[in-house]
Amino acid sequence: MRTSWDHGLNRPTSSGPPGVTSSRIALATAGFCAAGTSVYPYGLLSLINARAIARAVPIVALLALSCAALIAFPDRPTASSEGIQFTDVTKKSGLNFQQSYGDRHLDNIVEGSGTGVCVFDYNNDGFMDVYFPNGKWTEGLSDDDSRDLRGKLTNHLFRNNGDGTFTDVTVEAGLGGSRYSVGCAAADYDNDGNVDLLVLNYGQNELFHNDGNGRFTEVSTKAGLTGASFSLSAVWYDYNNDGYLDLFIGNYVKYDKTKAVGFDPAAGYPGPLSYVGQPNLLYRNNGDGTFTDVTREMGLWKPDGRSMSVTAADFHNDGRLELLSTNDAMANYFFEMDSRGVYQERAIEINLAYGANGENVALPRHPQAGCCITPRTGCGPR
Ligand SMILES: [Ca+2]
Ligand SMILES: [Ca+2]
Ligand SMILES: [Ca+2]
Ligand SMILES: [Ca+2]
Repeated sequence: MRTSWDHGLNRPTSSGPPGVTSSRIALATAGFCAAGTSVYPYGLLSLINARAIARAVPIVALLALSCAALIAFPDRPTASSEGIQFTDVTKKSGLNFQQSYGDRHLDNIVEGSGTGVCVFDYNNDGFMDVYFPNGKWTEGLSDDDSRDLRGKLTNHLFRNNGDGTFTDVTVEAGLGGSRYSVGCAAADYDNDGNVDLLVLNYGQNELFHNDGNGRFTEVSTKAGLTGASFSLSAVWYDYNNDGYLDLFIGNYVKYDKTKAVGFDPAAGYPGPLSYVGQPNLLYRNNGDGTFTDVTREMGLWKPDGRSMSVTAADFHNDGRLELLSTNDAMANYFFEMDSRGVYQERAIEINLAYGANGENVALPRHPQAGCCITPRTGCGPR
């Protein structure tokens, strides 16, 4: 599913089930699979408020289990799609994670961004394990009357026991995370044979190095992956073919809590065009555990982007990977590398910038205020 925004009402629209409105990313690196969901205050709000903490989105676990099942049992005989049925084994599996947005009131775009999931083999036993990022009560983001949730929510790693069940090993692995987490991307960035994990946060992201003994060490500052952002998606790939995976991070918006105060509940909380966008960032892997921001020199600098997902794929079958950034309520970006080794943005030229009907999603007319919505200012003059 893909979420778009009803600009007039400043709220999301989707063809998906009520309350769970988008699947944000399907990211493929070796041994990795991810999916994300977003929740919005329509249909699900009463459920969330009634059940409060962490009882809103069991579908996240189902998504992960589906993904894990596909990878964990590769020898299962294949069959035609006709007649294939799925059985919900979430409860029996022990994957009892329930996603939270860290608050009792879903009332801003950060809380409504949902979370993703990573499926990867962290302990090299041949069975795919499952990692769930999670929201956490956060100063300046979450509501004061939910302050009692502070410190009570973490991300979760589930070890695959190889018999259809999972065990929560978050604490012993050191993967609880310290910030409001919305996504993750797993890859062996230092080529030591152990898959490492990048956790995408509201605030500085966290890079967890897999120490190979069941534990991870957080190394983001040492690695040079610093700076506060709101990253929803990331892809590991080797843009310069030096054998080390580089990192392209999709950043969303710069959240401003003053814009979320006093919004009209009937119209929903302020949407993506109410905030300044954030640029995606490309980091070159230096091969020594550190990374260098090469966004500008590689032609990828787009400060107004509102990326919900980034993907690297060989769209042209020319042996080189192009980059796609799907942006919320504005034109998407498609980057391909030219003969000089620098990316050029070509989304409009190849018809990937806008929706299927060619509609201008970047500058919609606002039917209520009688003005145009602009990417930088929100509701601006005609
Ligand atoms: Ca809230
Ligand atoms: Ca495993
Ligand atoms: Ca590694
Ligand atoms: Ca590289």
